Amino acid sequence: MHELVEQRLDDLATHGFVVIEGALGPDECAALSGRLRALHAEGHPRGSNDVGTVWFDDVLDVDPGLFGGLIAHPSVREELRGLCGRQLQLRSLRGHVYPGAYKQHWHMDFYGYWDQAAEGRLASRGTAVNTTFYFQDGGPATSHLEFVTGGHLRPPEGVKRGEVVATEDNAFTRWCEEQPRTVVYPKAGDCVLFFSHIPHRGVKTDDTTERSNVVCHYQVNPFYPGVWFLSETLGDDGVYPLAGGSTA
Ligand SMILES: O=C(O)CCC(=O)C(=O)O
Repeated sequence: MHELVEQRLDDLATHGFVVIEGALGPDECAALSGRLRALHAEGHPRGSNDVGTVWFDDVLDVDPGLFGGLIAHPSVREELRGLCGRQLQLRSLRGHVYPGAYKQHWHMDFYGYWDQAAEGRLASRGTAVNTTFYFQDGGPATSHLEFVTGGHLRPPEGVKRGEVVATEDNAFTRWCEEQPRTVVYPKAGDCVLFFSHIPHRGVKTDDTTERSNVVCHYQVNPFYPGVWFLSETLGDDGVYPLAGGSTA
């Protein structure tokens, strides 16, 4: 494996995230952010919450050529291969826009990660990673992404199914507030590769700044259908980007 890829995977293991700078070029950023801007402007069906996130779960159906290009994107493909090999499965692909004020609640994408310990002698622990591609420059005066420092290595408090719902104040988010945090400022074109179970949140410090991104969630099988994850799975068809047609 290439030394840089090894280094990134070591950083991911240590910190729970790694920033891959310049993963996308300016043209790719413009095309992706422009398409998300247009979907938002034309009232395309979306999800939204009370902390300022708007999301589109169907962008892969809307424009498979454009958004599908982010699946195992060449900028992060070797890292994904080094983590998961051919078992890499795209779980979901979601476009986000943050049109106004935005202070995301602390959350995990894979809440169920720590529940798996007692699943059985032969049950392998499901693990998931996000690759989130950013299209505008973050910075202290615009926006950032923050992680609970080392939050991928220890179970957080208060994560009980049914007790962490939506964006309300709860024991888990209060626990996150008390932990040390690490702030990163992804720039346009950067990809942040991180464990889906690390507590994190995005924040805009300038409500007027444009901000959007696309997240690809990948899981390493097996994940049972009812697993506690932020998004629904796309299913089993054609979502193993590193498997090719090989049966070997
Ligand atoms: O940068 C952000 O706003 C947070 C993105 C996020 O929560 C994610 O990619 O899972």
